Amino acid sequence: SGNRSETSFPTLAPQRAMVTQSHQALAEGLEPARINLTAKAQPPELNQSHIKALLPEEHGLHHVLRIDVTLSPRDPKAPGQFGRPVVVPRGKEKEAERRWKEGNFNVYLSDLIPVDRAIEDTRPVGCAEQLVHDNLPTTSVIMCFVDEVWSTLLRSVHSVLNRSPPHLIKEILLVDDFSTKDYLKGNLDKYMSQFPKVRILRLKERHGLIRARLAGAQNATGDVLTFLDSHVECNVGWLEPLLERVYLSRKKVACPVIEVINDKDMSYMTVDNFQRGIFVWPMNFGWRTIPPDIVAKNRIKETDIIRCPVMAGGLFSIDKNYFFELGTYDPGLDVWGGENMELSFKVWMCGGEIEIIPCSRVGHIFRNDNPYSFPKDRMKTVERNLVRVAEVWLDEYKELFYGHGDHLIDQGLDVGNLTEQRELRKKLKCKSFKWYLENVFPDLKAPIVRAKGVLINVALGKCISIENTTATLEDCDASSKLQQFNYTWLRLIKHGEWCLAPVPETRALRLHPCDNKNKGLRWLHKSTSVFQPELVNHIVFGNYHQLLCLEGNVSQKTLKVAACDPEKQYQKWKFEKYYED
Ligand code: LR7
Ligand code: MN
Repeated sequence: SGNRSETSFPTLAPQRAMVTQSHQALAEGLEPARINLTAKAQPPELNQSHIKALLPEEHGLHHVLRIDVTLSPRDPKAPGQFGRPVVVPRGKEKEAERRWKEGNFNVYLSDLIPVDRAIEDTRPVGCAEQLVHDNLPTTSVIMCFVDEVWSTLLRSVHSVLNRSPPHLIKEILLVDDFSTKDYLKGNLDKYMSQFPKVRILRLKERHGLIRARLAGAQNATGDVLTFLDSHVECNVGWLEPLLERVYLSRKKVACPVIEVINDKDMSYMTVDNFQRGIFVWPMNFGWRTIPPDIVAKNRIKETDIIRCPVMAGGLFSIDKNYFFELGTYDPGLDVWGGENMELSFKVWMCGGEIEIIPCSRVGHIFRNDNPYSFPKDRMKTVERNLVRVAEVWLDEYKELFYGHGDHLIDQGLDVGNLTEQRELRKKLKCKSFKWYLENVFPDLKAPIVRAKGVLINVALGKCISIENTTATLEDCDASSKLQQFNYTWLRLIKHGEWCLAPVPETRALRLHPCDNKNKGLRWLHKSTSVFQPELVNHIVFGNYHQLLCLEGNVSQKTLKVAACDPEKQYQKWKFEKYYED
């Protein structure tokens, strides 16, 4: 079985575009810079008290009708049949290699495989026997694409047509996001004209996938919207359990288990069970397996529905009216990325639920890079989208997003107007992000500051204390209010509402009014570091050209900033408590 762990999952932002700039780290760290896409998901940490966040409340199912459409292939001997791996024929290796970039997967093999191939029924035992209502709502399947590979697009459409009960499919809406390829014009129209349920919507300019989906939603006539990527294969019985959930509660957003269509050999691979969609700071999507002991203790079955803090983004069913009640996606999001976070937070915080339905399975080609162009820089685009999400939904926790990587994300970034989004949140009376953390994602580490308590000089054993607005060194007293500091994700050293910073002329330390955007108040401090071990426990102030470190002077009980020196013990400091790993 394919192991879809957090590290082996290629299509996601966190697993690629590795910008390991960390070597130049310390100094540059004080400047705004790109989002760090290298952050690894934290190890699973889910205890018994968190279980409420995992499993939905039982709904009495009034089983009525079992629907199941299986497919026996026209040509059982064709390549890739039953989802088996395919090998590039001898002599064709060069051609296959050349065509890879058309889709960033093995396009040559995709073209060899029948557009309506059979795949193995990978559903857990028990799914085939499950019953669903006989009056499920209809759905519009919306597939947006830009320059999608011909055979993959066709296979996606055929898999929906062949493996869905016809009466549940109101239409398949193909939204062409201003593709440049000729075959996606006349040829596609002609091919799809044999299927009355397939409609093609052509956008007059590049919308990006988020606004393309909105165009699809506005044109949809079904009760439920089912979004899919344009390089998928829906498995047997994929649709009914999704619609069943939406039918049971219109505020449920139902996602299939996303399986893997191998980009190299086009085989259809199943994935590990019991995975949730999660994110790690700074808002990188990932998967996290429910630990086996939790599964065992709670007798969680393979067919049990799993609640997810966030969805992967591409594949889900949502009640159409509910989607519009929620204000759809933020239409200010550009091209690609972040919309899965936005919709997930919005759904949970505004009264809905996001679930993975193990009996619904859809394969997806995971690619190492987008095969289409971005109108603007890819990383900048994603970063801008995430800033919009953070500013609208994260409340005081947005500092964790801005400050989590090696570099601070630029808070001054022009992300456009957010008034409407904030108004919407108010209008819908959505809950706080704190509520979301406590009730939906209790295993996310989200300490509001990086470190706190007294600030001890390692060599002198003395602590910083505030007298009027001046900082001095005194005997440590953890109970003294004068000695309490917070080190924030935005790299401020806060004493109450005030911030510690050097006076430019004297280089002595004083309290200043805090300002999250003022770079002149930021300090870099690490209790551990792979990259700058020599400056661990130093408190660094300054820019690339001039690094200054906080230094204590015992005889005079004073503090100042001075040129950093890894050897100087008087420059080493420790907070009473650290929340970072
Ligand atoms: O400008 C664009 N216009 C488009 O119409 C860019 C893309 N698209 C289409 C594209 O052709 C494709 O069909 O939008 C769809 C998604 O784009 P992909 O396949 O390049 O995205 P992805 O699979 O790499 O990324 C995942 O995250 C995205 C974040 O914005 C979207 O939510 C994708 O739908 C999502 N894919 C999945 O959730 C599938 C499983 C991946 C995982 C985990
Ligand atoms: Mn995709």
